[in-house]
Parts: sequence; C-alpha cells; structure tokens
Amino acid sequence: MLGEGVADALAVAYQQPAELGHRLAQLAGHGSHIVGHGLDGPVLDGDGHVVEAHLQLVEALAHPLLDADGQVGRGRARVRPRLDLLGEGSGTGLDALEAGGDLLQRLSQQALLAHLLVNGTGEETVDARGHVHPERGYRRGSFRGVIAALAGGVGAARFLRGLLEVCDQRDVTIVVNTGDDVVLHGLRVSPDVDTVTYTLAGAVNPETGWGLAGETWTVMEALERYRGLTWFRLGDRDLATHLYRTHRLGEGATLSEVTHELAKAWGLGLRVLPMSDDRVETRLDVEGEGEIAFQDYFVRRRHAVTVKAVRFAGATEAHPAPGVLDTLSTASRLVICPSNPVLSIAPILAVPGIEAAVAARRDDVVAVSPIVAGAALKGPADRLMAELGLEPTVVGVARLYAPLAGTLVVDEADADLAAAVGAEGVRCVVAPTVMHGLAEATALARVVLDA
Ligand code: FO1
Repeated sequence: MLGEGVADALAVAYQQPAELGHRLAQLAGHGSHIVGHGLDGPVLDGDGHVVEAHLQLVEALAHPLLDADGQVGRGRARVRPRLDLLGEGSGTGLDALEAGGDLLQRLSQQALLAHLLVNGTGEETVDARGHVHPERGYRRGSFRGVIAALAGGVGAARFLRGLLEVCDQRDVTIVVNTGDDVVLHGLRVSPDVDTVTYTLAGAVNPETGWGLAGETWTVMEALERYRGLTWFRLGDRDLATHLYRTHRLGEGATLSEVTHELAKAWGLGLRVLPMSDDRVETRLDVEGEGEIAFQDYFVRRRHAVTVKAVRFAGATEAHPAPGVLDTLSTASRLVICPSNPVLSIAPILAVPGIEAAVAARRDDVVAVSPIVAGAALKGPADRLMAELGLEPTVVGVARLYAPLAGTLVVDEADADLAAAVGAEGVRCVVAPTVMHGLAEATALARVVLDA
C-alpha cells in the first residue's frame, strides 16, 4: 500500500535523512550527489535550479526531478499524500502520523518527495490524486536505507539470501572476508566472495553451501591421474570463475573490480565488496606443526587439529577496499552475519580502519550469533573459540562483539543466557536463528532489520 511507503519514507527522513537523500539521488539515477543531511536547505534540479527550499539532500542531479505527475520543475509538487493510509505498519517502529504529521505536510510539498512517495512500494502505483503510475514502483522495503553486512562463510551467505527477500538488492552492500583466499594451480580462489555470489544468485550447491549446483568434476578427475592437488575441489564451472578472476587480476584489475564484474555477470544488483584489494592471509598456529594456511587447516586437515593462535598476515599494511569505509559510515544498519567470529569476521576487522568504522556505528550494529546452545551450526567456531580461550557460547560472542555491536541476536535455545548477554553491555534479541531454508533466513533477516 502507498501508506507503507509513505511511513517508511517518513521514518527514514526522521532517522536517516542521509538515506532519504541516497534514495532520492538513486531515483534520479545518481547515487553520489548527496550533499547534505539537513531538512532545511535547497533541492536543486538537473539544471541546478532550486526546486523547493526546505530539503537539503540532493544537489545538481543530472536527471530532472519529477513530481507525481511525471512533470519537471517548480510549483508542481502540491501532492497530498493519502493520510488515511498512513496507519499501515511501516515496519520501522515509527508511528508516522504521531511522529511526522507536520513533517509529512512539509515534505509532501516537495516535488522530489512526491515522486518518492508515489513510487513507494511497487504494489500501489496510484498517487495521492488518484492518478495511476504503472511503470514506477519498486520493491517493498526500499526505504529502510542501505544495509551493510560483514560476511564470510556459508552461514552468512544463507542469511544474506534471506535479507534479499526483505530488502531491495540495490540497498545492500556486503563486505566479504578474503582471508580465506588461496592460490591453487596458479589460480586465485576467493571462496567467501564466491560463496556469497553463488548463493545470492541462487546457483550455489545446496548440499555443500559452496561451489556450484549441478557441478561436474572432469578437471579434478583428470588431475588425479597426475596425483595433482585435488584435496581442494574445484568444479569445472567454478574453475571458470577462478580463471576469469586470475586473468583480470593479471591484467591489472583490482579484486574489487573483478568481484563487481562477477556479481554483475551473475545478475546481482547489490554491492559485493572484498574487505580489501590487498592480500591478507588468515594463518593458524597449529599444535605440533607450526603455522599453516587457512585452507590447509579448514579443508585439508578438516579443522581437526588444535589451534594455538590465529593471525592475519598482511593485514596491517592492507587498506579497506574502495567503498568499504563509506558504506560502514553511511549505512542505516550494519549487520555482522552469523559467521565464524575468529575466522570470518576478525580478518575483516583486522584491515586498518574497519573495526573503528564499525565501532563508531555501534548503536546501529546488529550481530547474529553463529553459536547456538554452545555449538557452531557449521564449521569449527565453537572448538576454535575454546582453543583460543574464548567462551564458546552466546555470552562469549557478546563479549567479543561488545565494543562493536549494540545488539546480538541469539537463538531461542539460548534464551536463558539473554541476561548474561545483557550483562556484557549488549542488547539481546532472542529469535529463531537456525536456518533450514529460505523461510527461516528471511524471518531472521526481518528480526535483524527490526532489532
Ligand atoms: N570446502 C571443503 O570443505 N572442501 C573443498 O574441497 C572446498 C572447495 C572449495 C572450492 C571453492 C570454494 O569457493 C570453496 C570451497 N570450499 C571447500 C569451501 C571453503 O573452504 C570454505 O567455504 C571457506 O573458505 C570457509 O568460509
């Protein structure tokens, strides 16, 4: 309904004026032309003319600003939103009528906002005058603002698949761990980036959670004849990704550029950012062996060895990839996905600047615990935490994330630990977090967005 779009827009205008500006700029096709966060400055049209004088959000857009009738320019913004529809829930917790009646009246006189409002949900394309705009809508949830997620591993990818059910892809930026990256057969493999990309494209192997569905293994079988390196299985079609990435990097492209190209080729409209274009390698100090590379630990030894320490080689000299810090500072919500805190999230935070950028947004950061009832749902997170002297429970996760995340979502199985999580200074939200499929992932994403 139109009302939901209006209420969300209002909520954003109130809580995240920068995000409203982002959305307005995006509507006009130029996401970068946002200059102000206030509500009292000029809005300029594509020719640099002032459209209205109350909303300082967008500057000099290259496209004309349209009002609800699709007309350009001044004086055509007298659209009265359907106040009677505003009672519909916005999903943001803000009662639009109560909180924003005056503001709504003021904003509704802006050509830009009128355009925004009639485009609100993609379901109802009738404007406040009853005019129909069939070509305009976009997906419900667009007014939540940009969601930034820190991600690594299969659990994160599954959660993100749910997130895309409740968010417009264009509003999602994922910062992905690259500490797992490995060079094999001369090819650069970025497992976490590919897992996110394949999963969100609906192409991942549903049994493993990594690699491609319907994969064939001709190359691996041929390699076995030579007793080549086959403990890390690269499927035939997956190999194309690594060939392409390696070739493009060899041509001088950055990992960010290649990642963007791959995501686009898989039809994704969201931003997938590697944490850094620089090489950062997760390395584990293993009892009786010394230091080994991540995939040697994770795949070759099936994480069945005792870890004494973890380090991220190259991290101190690395730089966040372009767009990472910007996203973290402007997103309306930051999500720490249900990933291994030590092996998937810590490498991202180890890139200089990222941890501070997240901590600066602590109140807007929601983490999801990958530990349920003292055990990791997948992988070695619980064991590893214990080996490194961290409590392998939601309380241990809360302790680890306390400087960064204002809220931790824990599974219902850990409801009895909610108070202990709170005692770590982290607000605890109890909800089902085990994702058997898309329905659970979507429900969890809703919890995170509403937390
Ligand atoms: N995981 C395995 O357990 N065995 C494999 O042979 C394997 C191959 C592989 C190939 C490409 C890829 O993108 C991921 C692959 N993974 C494999 C998963 C990978 O080791 C992990 O997902 C991450 O590095 C941990 O997040």
